[in-house]
Amino acid sequence: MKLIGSLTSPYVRKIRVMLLEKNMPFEFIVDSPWEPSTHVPDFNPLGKVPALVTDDGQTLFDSNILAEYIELASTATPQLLPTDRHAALHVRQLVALADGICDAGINIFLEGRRPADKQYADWVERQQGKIARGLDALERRASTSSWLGGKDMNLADIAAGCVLLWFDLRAVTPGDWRETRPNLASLVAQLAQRSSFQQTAPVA
Ligand SMILES: N[C@@H](CCC(=O)N[C@@H](CS)C(=O)NCC(=O)O)C(=O)O
Repeated sequence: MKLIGSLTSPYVRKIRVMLLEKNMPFEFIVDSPWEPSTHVPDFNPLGKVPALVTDDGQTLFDSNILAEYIELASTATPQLLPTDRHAALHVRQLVALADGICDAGINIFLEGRRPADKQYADWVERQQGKIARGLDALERRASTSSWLGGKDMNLADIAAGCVLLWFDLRAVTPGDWRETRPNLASLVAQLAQRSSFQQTAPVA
């Protein structure tokens, strides 16, 4: 299978980590959707990464659809999305929270690329509110068990790890997110030791 994505996207990293954790072979095709020469719209009409071309020729996009496909396509362990539908709902809710925090961070990052006189401070502040509340909710969750999604690492932990490490790269939050969130800090420190995270460290 072929994964299309950029070297810095936290959504792409989520899928790369997942495939590495499961030891599933894939070809990584580096393509930044922001480059004029990009081929990403050939794989995803929305022009976003990640996209995946499966061995039987299907083209899929959106990281959570890819995650779903990867779990369906293989029995490889570790299982990162529970088969039990109630447990899966709970994990998906946490993934949605991590992704929402990520969307807000990307909005701030993109706003920062606009000319200074065209940047909208109220919009940035609104995104900061989403990030602060979202991280506080994840911190509360992280204080209850060693992994966000339960006793074993799953997609919720990977999604949260990818966005928090992207914050370290892009510095879109005011101050250090770790200061008031010790449980998330230790979760990320634990994830950063894994080979899957080390192999996918973003290249800016
Ligand atoms: N919900 C999507 C979000 C993907 C996304 O926003 N990817 C960014 C890179 S981090 C992108 O490709 N942006 C290009 C664009 O918005 O045109 C997913 O989970 O895959």
